[in-house]
Amino acid sequence: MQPELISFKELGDERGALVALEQCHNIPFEIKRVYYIYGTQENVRRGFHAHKELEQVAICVKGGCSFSLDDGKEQAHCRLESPTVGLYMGAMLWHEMYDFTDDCVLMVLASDHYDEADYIRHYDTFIEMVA
Ligand code: T46
Repeated sequence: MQPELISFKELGDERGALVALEQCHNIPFEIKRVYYIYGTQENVRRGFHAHKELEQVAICVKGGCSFSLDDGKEQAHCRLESPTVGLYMGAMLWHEMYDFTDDCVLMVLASDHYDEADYIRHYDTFIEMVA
């Protein structure tokens, strides 16, 4: 499998850069929630789950971090370190994040409100569900 990366157009001028994110245009779903992760401590890994239905796009708006992805058959890795690149994560994709830079701000756009019932937090359960 290949990570599904989305390139965003940089609308820069002499004052600096600007990126616009629009639901159902360069973000392939209706955005119902935005959250961001920052201040992640050294050597911390986060994630360790898949979502049953949620779709998300993750963007490192500052700094960088790496993703490990697993669809139950294949694994992939990628590093986000540009505010002009997003990682699309559809449903049923096990993901982990690691190697955060000190200054990393990871912004995530999500297709639905927070719902703990949408999380699959045990890898064995995830593998049974995708089999
Ligand atoms: C994901 C990856 C990329 C909320 O109350 N509302 C929210 O919208 C979110 C995202 C989290 N929370 C609470 C739940 C936990 O008590 O915040 C706490 C930390 O969440 P979690 O341990 O799930 O964080 P990560 O970094 O492991 O995962 C997060 C998202 O939860 C998840 O959907 O795909 O980032």
